Amino acid sequence: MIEQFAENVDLGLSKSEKTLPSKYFYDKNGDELFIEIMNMPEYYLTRCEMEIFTTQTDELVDSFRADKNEYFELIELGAGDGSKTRKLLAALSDKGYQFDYLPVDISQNSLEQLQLSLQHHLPLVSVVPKHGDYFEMLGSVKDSHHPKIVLFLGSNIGNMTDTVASDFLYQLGANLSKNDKLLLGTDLIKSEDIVLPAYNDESGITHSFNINLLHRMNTELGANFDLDAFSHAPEYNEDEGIAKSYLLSNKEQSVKIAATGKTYHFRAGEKIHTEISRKYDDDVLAKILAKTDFSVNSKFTDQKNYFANYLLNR
Ligand code: AVI
Repeated sequence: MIEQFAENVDLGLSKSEKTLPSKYFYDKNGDELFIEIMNMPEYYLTRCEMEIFTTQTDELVDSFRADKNEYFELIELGAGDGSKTRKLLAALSDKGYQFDYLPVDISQNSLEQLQLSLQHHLPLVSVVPKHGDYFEMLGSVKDSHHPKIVLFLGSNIGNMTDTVASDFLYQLGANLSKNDKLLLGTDLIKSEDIVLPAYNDESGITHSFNINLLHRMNTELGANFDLDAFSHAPEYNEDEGIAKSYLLSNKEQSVKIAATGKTYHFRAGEKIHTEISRKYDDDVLAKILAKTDFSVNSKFTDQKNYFANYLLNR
């Protein structure tokens, strides 16, 4: 694990345009900061998706299955605390649908919390947590031959490049059967004055989230990053529809990383690219889906048209 972290870091920091993989944001501290991000006034994404789930619950759950009496599996990739999904679970359960809920997450701790909270709030819903990597888990449920609805929410797909997203959806489709469905949460392309503050909040939580990556490298890889010598510098280009996060070196400096055995040099103003947050529209999605087995069935948006949950048919 540490070896792979060190290898990825070395690869990214050795490039002429330095990068660090965003998956390393999410240690315990990063998970907590991300929960804070979701509650920030500037971070509209979570509220908008919640609005869709709250105001269009019936339409959403009824679009999942034609036959109420046919058992299905509801699989959520990256379930986290499951707070939004709880709305859907409650509606499915109230309407008498026959299903098991299979939350998949890399964090055992999140899964345990989620299971406890669902036992308390929705004791009638059968929860079968799956700990591990998305595809490993999908592989393990593939053999069940029951119809499946997969949830991939929160614009998590936005942290992938279009090529990676297309590949990911292709692989996901390969693990599903015809007539299975995918509910995909996407943040929609909109103007800079709305998107950029979501990644550059006044209270500095996103700054801490980005800098936490350097902190992790200090504690886990024996690096000596001076955390005050880097700034959080997000950008958004509306034409492209992509928000990008960078860590900017405030001065010329060198950093040693024990785990890679190397020293890395940073020019004053040099940027490390840490994350992309892709925003979607129907055309972007169509291009991404072109080489996959999915097609759009329906689209649910919030009132402001900031966020969309696309229901896709396999
Ligand atoms: C998890 N993901 C969808 C978030 C996003 O909006 O790209 C991660 C995030 N990064 C900074 N703020 C939130």
